[in-house]
Formats: sequence, structure tokens, C-alpha cells
Amino acid sequence: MKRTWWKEAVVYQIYWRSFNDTNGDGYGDLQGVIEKLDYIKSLGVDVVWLNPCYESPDRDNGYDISNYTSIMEKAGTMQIWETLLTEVHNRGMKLIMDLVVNHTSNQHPWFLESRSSLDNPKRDYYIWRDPKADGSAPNNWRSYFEPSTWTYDETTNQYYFHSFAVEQPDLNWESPALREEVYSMMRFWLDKGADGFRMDAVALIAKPEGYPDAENPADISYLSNNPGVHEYLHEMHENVLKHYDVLTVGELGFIKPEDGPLYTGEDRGELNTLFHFEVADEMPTWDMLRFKEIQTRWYEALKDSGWNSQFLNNHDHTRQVTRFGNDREFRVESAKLLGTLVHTLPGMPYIYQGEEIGMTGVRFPSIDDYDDIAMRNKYRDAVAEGRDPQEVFESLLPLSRDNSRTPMQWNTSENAGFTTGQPWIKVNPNFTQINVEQALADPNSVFYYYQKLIQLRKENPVMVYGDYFDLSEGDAHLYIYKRELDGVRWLVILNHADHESEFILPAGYNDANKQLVLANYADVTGDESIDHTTLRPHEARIYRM
Ligand code: TEU
Ligand code: CA
Repeated sequence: MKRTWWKEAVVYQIYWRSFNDTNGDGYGDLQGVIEKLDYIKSLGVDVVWLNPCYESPDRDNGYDISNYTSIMEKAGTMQIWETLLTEVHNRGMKLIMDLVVNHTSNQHPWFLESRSSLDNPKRDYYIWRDPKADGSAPNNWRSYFEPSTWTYDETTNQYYFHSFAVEQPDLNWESPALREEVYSMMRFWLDKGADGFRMDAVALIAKPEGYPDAENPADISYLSNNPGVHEYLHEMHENVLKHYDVLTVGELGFIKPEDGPLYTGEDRGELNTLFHFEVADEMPTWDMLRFKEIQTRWYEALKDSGWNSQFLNNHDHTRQVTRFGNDREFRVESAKLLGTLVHTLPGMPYIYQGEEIGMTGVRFPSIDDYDDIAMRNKYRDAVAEGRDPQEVFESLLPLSRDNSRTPMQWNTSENAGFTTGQPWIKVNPNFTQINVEQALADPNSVFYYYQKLIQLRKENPVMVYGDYFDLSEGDAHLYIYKRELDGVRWLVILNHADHESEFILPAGYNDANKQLVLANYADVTGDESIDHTTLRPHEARIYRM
């Protein structure tokens, strides 16, 4: 497998509006990111992924773009973005931008033109269809955020298509002129020096031929991974990406391991790496057997050609220590165990801001405390159907996207040091215990464990390029796996449980030849025998054997 800089990289995701506010308007901003770059660098990461900061009415927190080549006022100015890029580069890091080209805002000038008349030159930049004979929507599809993918527009008596909110019309990738607009916009950012893109919902850009009714409209996988998607991505690579040395990671909902090499295979000329959602979307709570099975299938699918990414949370998915760990009795141990997984399984590791200090999800008292358009629309629609509002609210809490969007917790001062103003979303009240200042003062903090994991990657190619083998298939709590490269053999052992588990060293491993690499319980010295031992709740260790 060819070695490249990006395969060896660790990415830190910045949801800037919740990161650091420097002008007191309650929103984080790019200046705030600049001021924290030394903190980010101290963790050891290589790449920063910045969530969308382009001009936007902000119905979906920047994922509804009205101008691709200018910076949203809340975030700052183009000049500040340029300074940010320079400062990132000065510290030897790279900056990747969020590329949102499945849809725009309904306020984008392209859409305003497109909707204005049937024969407008930009009509085919979007997807317009006649109503059915009875006036209803062209088909029965559901969107991510709405009961239908279609919204009627009176100006021309047609429906337009949206995979997400009504305010986010999908672009029509069948239009060559539209594709050329996208490519030139991409060149704009790359020519400015951006180091690549995280590609939002990019498996959705090709739509099913003929838009047939779905048998089961609730399973919206029909929106994704349709014929034509590879041709578009290959064209994008030929026209733009291959001319730059960049990192591209596709957000690919509903794809399966066999699709992985098609998107990321080295000979394909499409993307470098991908996010699949078999964990984030399809495994609501921790399921060790399923998780192992997912890891093994994806490893097997990509081991000869392609590259995976590892993440357990982001700005759309509840914080991992709350959703997949135990943030009550074993928060620190459990945060470290989950970090061990992300950093030692095959694929590039991503850290979502605050994960490195073990930030948790949140429960605010009322729907009015929530901003997430996905949650608010689901609440609105369920209540309109006559369901009990409180029950609906409770059911939406565990996976609300705002679990991950509360402000970064810097210190114990008001609003966790995030803003001197009124924060756009409430701060998690646990900031008095969980914050960066505390983490930096505690040698056993999650922060220093992450720092160590990242440093280990720089010194040990086995973490990047090593083979993977699961030695614990069928065990519901223990996860024991091997990584091996050029005679270097690592054994990762984890007990993902609130109780102790008995561990027996697998055959073929010799206790006398082991060396401890890292452990998440401070009292482990490396001298203790692991021939037959007990692992404590959420205990994780890495050995060189
Ligand atoms: O998310 C797409 C999305 O719906 C994910 O939440 C989902 O888990 C994944 O795609 C697999 O199906 C992206 C952005 O991350 C999100 O914040 C935006 O709201 C959305 O696109 C629309 O732009
Ligand atoms: Ca601000």
C-alpha cells in the first residue's frame, strides 16, 4: 500500500460557531480559532477540518450556503480566513474546508434565478418536476429533515427537490454547466491554499433514474449511492482534485464495504477516504459484537485498495462518551477507551472538538433550548400528527445533534470561557468540572492520553499501515486485536463494560516478551503478567509483543 501524508494524519474537527467567541456576539468565530491554534497544535494533530463558514442564512448552521466564495459575517471576513490559513500552515498543520455541493440555500442567487421562470438559463441547476395529476408531489420520498423531498413553488407550478430541509434545494448534477460552476468554486479555495475538502453528503449527488416511488419511503437509503455518482466524482477528480496534493474525505451515508474501494480505490481517481455510517447512523447504542463485525468487514474491503476513516462522533452525532461509553461512573476511563479504538483501528482518526477533554452530551429542559433543525422539524411533525409533545421531546433527546454542539468548555468562568456575551446555544452545565483548564492541569486527563495516542502514530507506522486481526470474535465485552507491520506486532486489549472481565492471553503470544505501550489506568506499570488477568471497567491497554 502506497504511503502518503494524509494516510498518516490525525484530523481535528472545528465546529467554529461553538468553539471560541472573540467579539461577544455569542457565536464562535474564525478569529477565535486562530487564538486557539497553539492549543490545537499542542494536541499533535496534523489537519484541521473547519465546518462551513460561507455566507448563509444559517437555517442549518452553515450547510445552507448562499455564496460559496465569501465568509459568513458571524465567522469573520475573507481576510481573517486567510490569516487563519497562514497561521495553520505556520504551525505545520493543514486546513480542509467543508464542501457542500449536494444542495445550496434557497437564498442562493442560482436558486432565485432558477425558480423565477421555466426557461431561465439556470432552471436546470436544480431539480424541478411537475405535480402528479392530482397536484401531489412527484413521488413519495421522505427527506432527512422533512416528511417529503418535494416542495411546491407557485411561481412556476412545479415542485423542487430537497434531500434535507425545504430551505436546502438539491443541485442538479446532470447539468454540465452546474458541474463546471462547482469545479471552479473548488479551484477558488484550493488556489487560495486550502488543503482539501470534507465533502458533505456527496453520495447523494446522483439521483435514482426516473424518481420512482419507494416501496418503503421511510428507509431513505434510496437517496444515496445511486448510479452516476462515481462518474461525477471521477470527473471532479480529473478536472480539479488531481491537480492539487490534497485530502478529500467523502461523507457517504448508506454505503456498504463493497462500495468503499469504488470511492477510495487508488486506481479510481475519486476520493482519498470516506466516512461510512454503519456506526454513527446504524448502531444507536454500543453493540460490541456488531462493532467488531463492522470493523472486520470494512478492513477486509479496503485492505488492498482504498482508505477508511475512524470517528465515533461529530457535529451531527451525540458525543461518544455519552452515547457509546459511560459518562457517569467511568467518564475518563471510557473516553480514553473510545479514543484508543479510534486511534488504533485501521483508518484515519478524527477528533471532534471537546472530545479530547471528554465532553458529554446534554439534556436541556425544553425544546425551546434546542436549535437543531433536524430535531425541531421532527418535533414539529410528530406533534402535528397528534403525538404527546413531552414524549416526542424525550424520544428526540438521545440523538439530538445539539448534544455535540454546545460550546467548547475552556474554563470555569461564565459561559465556560466561550463567550462574554449570550451564547447562541446554552453551555453544558458540567463545564465547572469538565474543561480545558482542568484537563491541562491533570496529568491523567483525557487530553494527555489523546496527546500520547497521536504522538505514538508519528513514531509507529504499524498504527497506520499495520494489518488488523480480531482475536475476540464473539466476545460481547472484550475487544482484543492485533496490528502488525514488518515484524512489529501490537496487541490492543479493551474491556468495554461497566464490570470487570477475565482476560486470557491468546495463543501465540508470549507474556515474557511484552512491552506496555499505553494504558488508561494509571497504576498499570507493564510488569504485571497478562497470561491470565482481570481487566477493570473500561480498561484499555496497548502492548508491543
Ligand atoms: O449530514 C448528512 C447527514 O444527514 C448525516 O447526519 C448523516 O448521519 C450521514 O450523512 C449519513 O446518512 C451533513 C452535515 O454533516 C449536516 O450537519 C447537515 O445538516 C447535512 O449534511 C445537510 O447539509
Ligand atoms: Ca463571535
